[in-house]
Formats: sequence, structure tokens, C-alpha cells
Amino acid sequence: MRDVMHYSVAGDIAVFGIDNPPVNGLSQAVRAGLQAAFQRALEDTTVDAIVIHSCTGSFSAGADIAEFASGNFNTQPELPALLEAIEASPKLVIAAIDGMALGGGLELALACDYRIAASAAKLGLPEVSLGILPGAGGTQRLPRLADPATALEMIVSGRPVTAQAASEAGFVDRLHTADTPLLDAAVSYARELLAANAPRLSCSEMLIDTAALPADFFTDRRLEAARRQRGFQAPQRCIDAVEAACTLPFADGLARERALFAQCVTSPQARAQQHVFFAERAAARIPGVGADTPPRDIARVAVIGAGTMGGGIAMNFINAGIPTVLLDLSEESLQRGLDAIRNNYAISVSKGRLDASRVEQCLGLLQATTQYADIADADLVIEAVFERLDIKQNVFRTLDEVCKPGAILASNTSTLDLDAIAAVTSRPQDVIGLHFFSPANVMRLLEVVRGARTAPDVIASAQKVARRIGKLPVVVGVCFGFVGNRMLEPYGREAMRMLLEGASPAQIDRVLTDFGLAMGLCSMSDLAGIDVSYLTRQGNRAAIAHDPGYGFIGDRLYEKGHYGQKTGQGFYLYAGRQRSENPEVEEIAATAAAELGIARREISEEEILERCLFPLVNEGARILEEGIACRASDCDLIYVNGYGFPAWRGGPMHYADETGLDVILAGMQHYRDQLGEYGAMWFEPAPLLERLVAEGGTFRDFDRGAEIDKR
Ligand code: T1G
Repeated sequence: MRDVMHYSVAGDIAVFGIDNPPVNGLSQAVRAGLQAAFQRALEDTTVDAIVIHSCTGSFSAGADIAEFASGNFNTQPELPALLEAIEASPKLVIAAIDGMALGGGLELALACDYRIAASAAKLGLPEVSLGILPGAGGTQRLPRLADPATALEMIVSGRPVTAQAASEAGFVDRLHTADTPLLDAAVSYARELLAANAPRLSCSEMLIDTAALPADFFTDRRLEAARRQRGFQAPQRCIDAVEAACTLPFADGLARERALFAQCVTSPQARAQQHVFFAERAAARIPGVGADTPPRDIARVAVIGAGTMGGGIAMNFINAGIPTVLLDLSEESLQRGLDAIRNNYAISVSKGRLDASRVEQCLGLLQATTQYADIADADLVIEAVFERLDIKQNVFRTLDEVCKPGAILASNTSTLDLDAIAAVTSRPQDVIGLHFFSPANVMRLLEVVRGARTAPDVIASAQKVARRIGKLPVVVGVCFGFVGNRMLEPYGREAMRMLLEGASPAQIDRVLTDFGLAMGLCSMSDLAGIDVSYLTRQGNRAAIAHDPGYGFIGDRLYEKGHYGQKTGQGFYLYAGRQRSENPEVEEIAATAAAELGIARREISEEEILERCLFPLVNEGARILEEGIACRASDCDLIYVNGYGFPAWRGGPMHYADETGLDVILAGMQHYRDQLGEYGAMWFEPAPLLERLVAEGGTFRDFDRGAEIDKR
């Protein structure tokens, strides 16, 4: 069994070294080691002070999240009590922070008397992103060491701060900027404190000055959190705990925090958020692409097509400091694209997110051209031209002629057959799909489309560069719509069909946003463009031709030139920021229903939700059985990060597991049988769904490292 806690003594200073790679999680073994070391130091009369540091280069990422599911989080010694003992230590305790001090890791440091931090260190309380709150005193100690407003922002946002910011806020006492070992500096600091007879600093004896807090401070924070993350409970509980710090004695505040933590840690929302956390890590593991696969070096990037997507894609790379060439054959389109990029930056500067010098630095990395010769030495070329196969194939023929050997040739296609694109080149092994989501410079999700002949090192290169530009890469196989848009299709189909059957856009959207979706399907269509979904349907006509009502209202609106927000009219009417119902939709629906022999009726909210979500899950099951996605949690990541599915529900496949696959299957069978010819057309359960229900299994059980479909 690995020794996760090292004990040594330097003169009169005891040194505890946490050694639990990869992130110094405060597992039961680490907690037990810490307790034993602490007891030993207290009993050693030659020891006057204690330094706690990391042997792994990063202080601690907090509690071992895996213990929440296993139940080991509450095994002895429990972290809260251990930290209270450290805080009550008669001997000075100093935390030496490098790398990351997160969650329980920072709480451990806050229970010490003093904290010295390497200037590059980051400190944070990210528990809220796991659906919980700091549960080892962080909500009570941080408001005392910093101030309530700073503490609340950190705890509700979950965002870490730099050591410098922590020092300014008052919860780091010394910054270590020299390039000497942090541990040496910490031991010297401990000796300095002893020599100065520095007082012990226990938070339990500190009071919080709330005079500077606005009258409705906590109420306003609650309203803001409810607006920003509808339905997500952990931020509210975080606010409750910090409010307790400001209104209760320390011991009572700790008790309140523990009660709130217990309320959250076993909640479905916490399970869902932790599912997403581990899903992000699992997505990095790709069948056939070993973790040691050497990625190609990507020092120069080219983007073909200066449209909205091309411009946004280019911004990702210059923001990451990678020289990028933006090519468009039309000088006018190129200038329009450059203007759009500059405008995006100007908006960021006006909102204080960027300063002008940073913008100039980024733009200094951008070269614009109409000449293919200027991209010959690019290591990665991303095509972002019009979504038509013949046009993309022509671009790839040119890239094949112009680009240097070993260049990675990527298409930003959102639905088309990547293999058909690769087939027109002499190097299909170098062709991959990089499906960015609009706006490309903002959306974190990146579908990495693996072609039948895409080389493993090209996939590894794509994953690495995706992370370098701050994206979440999820590898998918080739089919119409890959994973995200393919799963969106039945979800959208049902919403549109229910408009014909009697529902209104507002009713459908309300049901979906009440469930937690960021936007309802109709308002999302108006935002993305009814013309875009129309063209997508055109590309898939063969698969939907047997359903005369398919996309009927969208087609009619498109024919009238009503594309949604961009034209001021779509499923809704838009006047500036005002949105209202569009009576024309009801007229089209009623006419269509009469023509198609569809009986109009009241549709319940339950039916709306089930008919949107169950086919979404069912399509995910088909995607899994075809090997288009490696695992169900990849589908969840795509939906949470690309389509506004609430993380606190874990994604559609996790939601299905939590609901019960038997319920999903029964629902599919019910609508298949209840909706006549239409039901038989679209509600056939996926064989995998039937098999898992028959086996009593879940998608979680199913998650496998199978090869993505190489057809
Ligand atoms: N517990 C268990 N495993 C963890 C972990 C943790 N806290 N943090 C990371 N891992 C695993 C991760 O799954 C991956 O495993 C490997 O370590 C490398 O992680 C009491 C209750 C620290 C910024 O929320 O944010 O303290 O995939 O790929 O990109 O109040 O990990 O290799 O098998 O992410 O360098 C609060 C979560 C816990 C921090 C490093 N702490 N971790 O990022 O590596 S709750 C957190 C992170 C708590 C207290 C409460 C990141 C990182 P595998 P990685 P990275």
C-alpha cells in the first residue's frame, strides 16, 4: 500500500508531505495519514510548528470524489472533524500551497494558521460544480479570512483564483515568488513566525464584518443564481451556508454547513453533476488510440472560409497563441469575416473581458489571404465552407494538392459524410472532422469525427489541440448528424409534430425550459435559423420522405422567408428584444392538420416532455449499438455542452438511467401504439434499449470502450 503521507522533522519543524497522485485527493488513507502525523507532531516536544505540503507538485484537489458514490467519504477520520482538530492545534500549522488547492484541499489550508503559496498556485472551492457545497468548513472559514462577498463569489461560481488574488483577499499570508523550493521557504516562514511569536489564527475566534454588505445581499444572490442556473439547487445551498457564517456563531455555522452538505451529497443533482465530471475524463479514452499515441505538432493553423463559423474557429486558435491563416477566395467575404472577428473582440473589450492590448496580440497572429499557397505550411487546416458535399470535396481536392505532407485536414461539417470528403484526397488517414458549435469561439463542445481511415495519431492530435484551445473534445463516428445533431433530430421532429397536433410553440418551449433546457426547441430553431434546419432536412430527405408532415411548419416558414430571429419572424415574432407568439404558426398547423388528416387536441405537458425526451434517448441507444459513440456518457457530454441540457440532470442517457430504462421503453411502446401510423413510423424502441431492460441493465453498465464504427 502506497505511503500517502510522509513525516519528517527539520529542527523544530514537523513536515507533512501529502503523496497521493495524481491530484492528492483527500482519500480515507490520506485523512488517516494526516491524523497520525498530526498526533505524532503534537506529542513530539521538540516540534514547535508544522508545515503541510505536497509531494506531487500540487497541494490537493480536495476530497476523493469517487468516495461519494462508494460511501467512503464519511469513513473515519472525517475531514470536517480532522480540520477542526488542526485548527485547534496548540502548535502553529502552516500550509505550503503549490499547484492547486481545491475543495477540501483549500479547506485544509484554511484550517491552518498561515498559508504560503507559490505565485502560480490556484485556490478554489469548486464543490458547487459537483452539485454540493464545501463540506469541511470552507463556507465558514473563507468569509472570515477573506470577506463574505469574495467568499460567496468563489463558492457559488466554483471558479479558482490566483495566489495573488488570494493574497489580496486575505487568505494567503505570503507569496513565494522565488525559484527556490516552496518547502524550504515554508520551513523558513514557520521559523520566522515562531521567532516573532506570531499568534495562532483560528477562524473560530474571528468575527465577520457584514456592515459593508448591501441590505438584500443574500436575497439578490439567490435570485441571480436562480436566473443563471434554473433549477440547480447547489448554488442556493452554498448561499444558505455563507449566510449562516454571517449570522450564526462559528460552531453553529459549521453544523449548518454539515446539514446542508448532507442534504446535497446524496441528491440526484449531485449524482448527475459528478457523472458529468467523470464523463469528461472518460471521453479522453478512445478505443484504438493509446494514451501514449504521439500527437503531431501543431504550430500553424489555417481556416478555409471566412464566414461566421470560419471566423469563430480562427479566433479560438489566435486566442491560444497559435498563428493562423484565414483564407477565403472572395476578398469581400474575407474582409467581412475579419470585420466580424474584430467586432467580436470589440464586444469582449466593451464588456471588460479583454483589454485592447490582448486583442492586438491575438490579431497579430492572424493572417488573411485569398491564396491557397499561403496555407501550404499549415500543420492543421480546418475547412469551414458551405455545408454542401460537392463544395467541400472541391476544397479538399485543393488542400490535397497544396498542403504539406503530414498536415491534418479537418472539416467543420455538421452532418455530411466525412469518409466521402476524405475519399477525394490521397491522404484519408490525415482527414478528420472537427465539428465546432456556433458560436465557435464560445461553445466549449467539439465533436471530433473519426473517419473510417483517420489515423490514431491524427485523433490524438485533434484531442490535444482541442484542449489547448479550451474545447471539450468528444470523439464520434460517421453518420448523418454524428451524435449531437442526430440525437437532436427526433427531439425536434416530435416538437414540430406536436405543433400540428395542437400544441403551441410557447407551450412546448415552456415544458422544455421548465425541465431545465436552456432553450425550448422552437426558440432554439429561431435562434439557429429556420433556414439552417430546412437545409439540414433537405440533406436527409430520403430518411424522412415517408412522413408527409415531417418539418411541415418549418418548410412553410422557410418558403415565406421567415427564418426566425434573423428575419424577425419564425415560430415567434421578434421586435427588438421583444418576442411574441406568431399567429401564422397556428394557421399553418391547422391547415396542415386538415390536409394530413391529423386530429388536433390538447396535449399534456407530460406527453410533450416524454415525446421529446424518450426518442432522444432512444436515438442515443441506436448510436451506441452502432458504435458511433464509445459510451453513453459521451452522448451526455455532447448534450450538456452543445445543446443546453442541464448538467444537474447529467445528460439524456444519465437522465434515462435515473428515470428507469423500463419507463423509457414503456413510453416508446405506448406512443408507438397510441399514435397510429405515425407512432409505428417513429417510436420503435432501439434493440439495445429493449436488451438493457430485459437484462435489468443501465446505460452506465453498458458504457464500453468499443471501437467507434469504422464501417
Ligand atoms: N477526486 C477523485 N479523483 C479526482 C479528483 C478528485 N477530487 N480530481 C481529479 N481526479 C482524477 C480525475 O478523475 C482523473 O482520473 C485524474 O484525477 C486526473 O484528473 C470536503 C467535498 C484538479 C483541476 O472538484 O478539477 O473537496 O481519468 O484529468 O486536467 O468540501 O482534476 O485519470 O482516472 O482532471 O490536470 C472538490 C476536481 C472535491 C476538483 C486537475 N474538488 N478535479 O485537472 O487532471 S469535493 C474538485 C479537478 C470536496 C470538500 C468537498 C481537476 C484538476 P483519470 P484530470 P487535470
